Amino acid sequence: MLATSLLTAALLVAPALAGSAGDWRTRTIYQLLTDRFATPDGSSPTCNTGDRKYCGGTWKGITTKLDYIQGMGFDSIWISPVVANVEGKTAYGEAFHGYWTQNIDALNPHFGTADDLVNLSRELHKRNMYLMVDVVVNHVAAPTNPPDFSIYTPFNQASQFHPEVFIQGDDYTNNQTAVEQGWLGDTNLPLADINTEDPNIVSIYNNWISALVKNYTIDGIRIDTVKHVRQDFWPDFAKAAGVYTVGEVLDDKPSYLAPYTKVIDSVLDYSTYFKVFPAFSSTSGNMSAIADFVQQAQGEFSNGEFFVGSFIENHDQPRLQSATKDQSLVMNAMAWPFVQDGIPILYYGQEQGFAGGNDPDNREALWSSGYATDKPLVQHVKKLNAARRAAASALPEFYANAAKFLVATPNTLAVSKPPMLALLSNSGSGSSPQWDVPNAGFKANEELVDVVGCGKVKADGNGGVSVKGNNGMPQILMPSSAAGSVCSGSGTQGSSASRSPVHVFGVVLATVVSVAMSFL
Ligand code: ABC
Ligand code: CA
Repeated sequence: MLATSLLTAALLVAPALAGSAGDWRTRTIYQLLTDRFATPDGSSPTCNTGDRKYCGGTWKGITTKLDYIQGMGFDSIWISPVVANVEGKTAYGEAFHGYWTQNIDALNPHFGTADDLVNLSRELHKRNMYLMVDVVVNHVAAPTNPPDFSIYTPFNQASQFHPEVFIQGDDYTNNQTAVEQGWLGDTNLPLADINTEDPNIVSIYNNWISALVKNYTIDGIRIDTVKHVRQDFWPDFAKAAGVYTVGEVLDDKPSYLAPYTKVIDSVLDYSTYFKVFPAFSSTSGNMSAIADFVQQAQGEFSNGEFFVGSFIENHDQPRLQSATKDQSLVMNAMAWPFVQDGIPILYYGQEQGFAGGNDPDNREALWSSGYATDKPLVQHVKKLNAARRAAASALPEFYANAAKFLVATPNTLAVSKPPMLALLSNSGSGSSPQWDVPNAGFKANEELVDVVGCGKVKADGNGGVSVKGNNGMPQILMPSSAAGSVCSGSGTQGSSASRSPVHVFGVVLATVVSVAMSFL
């Protein structure tokens, strides 16, 4: 009796592992392309990005390499779309990236079986890691023009699509209806635009996302082509998903992105990206533009910048090292997502120094790197993850306090997000940037540590700092008392600071259940 009621109580209060936006706020995401991350047997087949062919990465492969991801301090992954895509060679190669849907009710067999995906999800959750899946609802891909609609499931009739009119360059700035109802792609490979105005289609999609999230215990979704579907489609879809939703709205203006933050949890921070990338691509980039745009987004987005996905590389944009090989610029740029308000996202391969340019060159096979963990950028990422966790563990309000720009010049930024003060620069290797931050908010004469270089700095009598950088490197200052073990060389992987309430709950639940079982 006691056993049954304890067990019932435990099950009743058991939270779904599903992550709300609030649950994701404390996390950091490793974005990978399923086909390019890891093979199931650990082999390293040749993968010429220019061929645009499947190279052999799978969900099983990802499962075997979770230590690599977690070892850098990430507690979440974002994987490629999982549904079945058009097969064979199209005008732009094979559908290895997963964005060319054919059947939303089947999985992409190149990536594995349903069991493999369930198993990936389970293994992630065992490690208290989250799974984010990419989803596409705007279109299907057509290997022929005009498309043969009979090949799609469940949308197999021409009437379920908008008429074939391609979105034109000007439409993006002055015809939102065309952006929403016109077609992406081109006559070589049309992306047939689904009629998301039709209530039957809306309900098919809402049921579909709800089932997908449940079947694979997905914790969050990245939504493709959000600006290509009417805004009022999204709230019900997001509700049906029931987990954190972050949308791709590919535009460089905060004011264009802002309305979308009211219909889904948040957006990928493209407006900031378009300032961050050029700011760190050369020593003549303009860093103060970052401050302008971030402040605008902090004011206009529905939750400020708090739930955005912050990135400097992804599968659609050239990698940073295709623009600059200066490692101090690269390290400054990589620091940015970890010192701002949103959720940091690292695109796989940046840590290995990959330098591919535009799609498809930016989609290298990670196995070519040997997953080395002794590389400087891997170590840098590890530090950045550790720094963020240490900051939050010293001051829980860290995630909720909006970042402030205390210095913003073309070549220097001082970003305050207590207890962290990030000093960034784009003056390049060999330079000695200078940051003078009179009111940095530290205690008078407080001892600070730069968690990147692990040097010590002392705040002045007013809690300000005046720092000269070394070799163009960024510094992330924190009171020594807050820096924890970041500079002790032990790393922070699996530190108690990174345990979420869900994990702690899981342990408590397991204990309650085992106590209950012992009564049976
Ligand atoms: C394939 C080939 C490419 C070839 C292309 C024509 O066809 O691989 O080499 O150049 C998938 C695949 C791609 C594939 C495409 C098309 O399908 O991954 O490899 O390209 O078949 C999402 C995904 C993306 C995915 C799709 C389609 C959508 O992240 O990986 O691509 O499912 C538009 C969409 C955006 C979409 C992107 C690819 O296209 O809005 O959702 N991404 C302007 C427009 C944007 C537009 C962008 C690129 O151009 O405003 O809407 O994105 O066409 C800023 C401005 C922006 C401007 C940018 C370039 O500059 O503010 O407005 O963006 O300053
Ligand atoms: Ca559309």
